[in-house]
Amino acid sequence: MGYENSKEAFKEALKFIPGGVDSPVRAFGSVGGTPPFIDRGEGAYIYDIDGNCYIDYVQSWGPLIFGHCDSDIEEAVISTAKKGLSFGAPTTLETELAKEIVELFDSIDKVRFVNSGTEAVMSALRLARGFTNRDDFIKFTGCYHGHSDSLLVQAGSGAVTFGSPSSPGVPANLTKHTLLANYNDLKSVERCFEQSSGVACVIVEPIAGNMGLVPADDEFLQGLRELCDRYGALLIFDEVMSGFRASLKGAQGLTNVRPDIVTLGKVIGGGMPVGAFGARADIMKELSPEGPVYQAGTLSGNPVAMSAGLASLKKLKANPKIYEELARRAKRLMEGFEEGAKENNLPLVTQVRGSMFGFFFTDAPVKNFEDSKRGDNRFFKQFHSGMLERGVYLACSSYETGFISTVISDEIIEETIKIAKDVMANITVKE
Ligand code: KE4
Repeated sequence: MGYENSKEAFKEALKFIPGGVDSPVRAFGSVGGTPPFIDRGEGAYIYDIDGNCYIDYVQSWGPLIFGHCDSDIEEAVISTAKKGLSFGAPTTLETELAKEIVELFDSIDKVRFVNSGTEAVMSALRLARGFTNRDDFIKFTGCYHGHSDSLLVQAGSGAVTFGSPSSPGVPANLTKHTLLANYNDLKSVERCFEQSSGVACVIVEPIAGNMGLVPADDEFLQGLRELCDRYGALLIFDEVMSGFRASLKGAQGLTNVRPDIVTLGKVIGGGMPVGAFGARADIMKELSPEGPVYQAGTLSGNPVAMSAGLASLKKLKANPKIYEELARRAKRLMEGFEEGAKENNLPLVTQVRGSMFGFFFTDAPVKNFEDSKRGDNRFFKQFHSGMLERGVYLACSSYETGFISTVISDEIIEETIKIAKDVMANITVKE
């Protein structure tokens, strides 16, 4: 594959944009090389500005469950845009999308739309602090909840990829309220509760996707629920990634544990910038303009974005069996990767939840961030580059998750497995 145009474009971008990208993980920092600049997408594929074609397993980090240029979503966006892009006034589209979410998530009575997952989590944390009148909260090392100040402590995803899981520029006076526990380790959570003068909430990715794919044990989620009830704290499920990706009801569709607040994003925007947070009515009534907890946004509930999200959710609701199909394909892909690793004596552990998949070049189970960090990045780097060279676009960090979209067919999966086996055969330990 030639990347001349992307190399030029990257050079030019570096003159005007820090790292040449608008989100750090896109810079290919942990895998090296030039990030392909994308010209267009079509179904299961994306095409870069050198004309190279890739099977897309990133799908804009999760939103595009129907692949690129889905005709229903495209039609909804175009027809809505023709009526105006934004009004800063209520539209019925917001109510319609809110109703879809409330109907699917039994822990949500009301929902507020924002423009990103970061904004959803930042607002949910403020709401939890306002509702409980407490400042401390508990998060888990390796979980990523967007880049708002309080959450940038031992964060996963791009934060850890670029070696700044706890970012400069965030006052210690603020992060002293961010208590850290270990994922899938209830004892570490109990210690945080015992040490704190008052915990507002526990925020968790019920299926962690930002330290690689690491599902929470159900006993762990049950234990979080019990501890929150015992100490009067709220439980926040950050389902920005897992929402509508793990199942039609997100991770909550796979566990009986119910959170107090849910954050959503990605799929609910259908590829447009949308985040959301929702909770029981008694919690949401604390939110301005009904209550004192302030939160706002110029483009929140933007009609064009709402129409994309609505089209996505309607398609998903109309065909809930989609998730069994997506999970089957994800499982087949990971089985193929495992076959390839075995044939080439490479250590590999894989995970699947719904349409989400992850793999770690390690031979020990991955239950938390420490385990995830044991994955051999020398192998990951060679694997990622080899797959890219052969037209397979995987997440460019081992601290991310891969996704299956409805347009990634069995044939495409088998083609990917064949390529993966060839690439694995050329992975050498020496690098
Ligand atoms: P955004 O602000 O990027 O829309 O959402 C933040 C966020 C919150 N919560 C969870 C569980 C998330 O996974 C995310 C964002 N996910 C990353 C991918 N791991 C976004 C990709 C990026 O940072 O460019």
